[in-house]
Amino acid sequence: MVSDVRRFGEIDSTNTWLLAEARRGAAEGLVAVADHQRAGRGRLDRRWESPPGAALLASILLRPELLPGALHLATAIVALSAVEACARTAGVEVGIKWPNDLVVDDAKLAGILAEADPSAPGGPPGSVAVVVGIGLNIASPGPTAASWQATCLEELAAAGRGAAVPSRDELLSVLLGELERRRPDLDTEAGRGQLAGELRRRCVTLGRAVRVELSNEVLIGRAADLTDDGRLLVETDVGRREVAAGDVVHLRPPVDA
Ligand code: BT5
Repeated sequence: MVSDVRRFGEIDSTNTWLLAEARRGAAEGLVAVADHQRAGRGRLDRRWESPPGAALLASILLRPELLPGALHLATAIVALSAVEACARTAGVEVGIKWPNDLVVDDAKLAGILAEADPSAPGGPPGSVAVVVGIGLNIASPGPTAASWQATCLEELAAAGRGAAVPSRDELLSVLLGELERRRPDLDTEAGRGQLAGELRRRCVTLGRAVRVELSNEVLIGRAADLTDDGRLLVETDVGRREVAAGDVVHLRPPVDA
């Protein structure tokens, strides 16, 4: 995957722009980066808010040959690359809160939004266009940060949790390098197994008591494991459930905290 990075001072949403490009047949590796988004999006019509220049705001177009049930691995590959970028540029140890948050302790450092369009033309046969966007806080996202339980690399460095505060470009360049290194893993069963293993090791949700909010029900239980295609297995009072998408609340601190 060779990256082709397009930079914007201001845009509505890097995901929205890149989805439109994907529908025009853009190639895998097209990347949109913005200083500011007027309408940054989270999942389920939620908003992603960042003051100008405060966060790395980037979206990447992938065209993997994945079955619909395994598309979560496209989020995972970007999440793992971002975790590595934070470790290498900021010296910060970051965990992955299933399905799409990067957290330090339980505070949200970054969110990921993956959007697939199976009808977008242009990829190899059997492939699907997936736009994976990440917002990663470098400076504070603003006064509402506390209500979101958000954190940023500046705050972590000030608290002695990081060695440095990288620029957005430094973070992006390491993230894209890591993504390029991992990208072939999406294409083989062995590679996908390796990604799933790495995801399990980094996933701070596992072992926790959780509340999982699905579109039509709420599950309470223990996050037991991830499947090899990245779904969450929750042990509830009435048995094990496999969850493909949902909002997770960690109910209690980890046992070793
Ligand atoms: C996410 O959604 O966390 C996915 C966020 C993806 C943002 C990137 S930025 C580049 C690309 N272009 C886009 O338009 N989007 C992607 P979700 O899990 O639904 O979380 C959204 C919730 O996070 C909001 O409802 C707030 O509670 C909280 N939030 C909003 N801005 C935040 C911030 N800067 N830091 C931490 N939390 C935030």
